[in-house]
Amino acid sequence: MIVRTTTEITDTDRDITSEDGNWRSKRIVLGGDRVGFSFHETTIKAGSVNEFHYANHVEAVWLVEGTGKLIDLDNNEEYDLAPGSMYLLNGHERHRVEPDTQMRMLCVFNPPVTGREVHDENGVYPLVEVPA
Ligand code: 9YT
Repeated sequence: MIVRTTTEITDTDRDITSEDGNWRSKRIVLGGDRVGFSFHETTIKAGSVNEFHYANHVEAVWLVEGTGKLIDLDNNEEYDLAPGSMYLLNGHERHRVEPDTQMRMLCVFNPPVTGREVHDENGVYPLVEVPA
């Protein structure tokens, strides 16, 4: 069994801030834990505009704090997000997240993020294999 707290992760290499400073993600479970998914707590700044595209991953996001908009850029759909909203990117959709107030979200990735990923110019994470 693994037991962790976000306090232990804060300001370590599992605590990632985006280059533009708009979001911060504490990676609570990573590929190295070898459970088939990664689990992140992401906070996104009020008033920011954030485009994401996970071409190689499925992601579920559950919003626990804040409100804002989610735009599905592949299908031209717009959704209001509030605490309790969940979105599942089961089609690798390009999407935009626009928080009205700071959002805190719990995110699950399959396959897991290993922790080494940086977004490329398209905001895509490469598929990084966990060495056997
Ligand atoms: C909201 C969202 O897509 N969060 C994903 C996790 C975060 N971008 C990270 O840990 O890299």
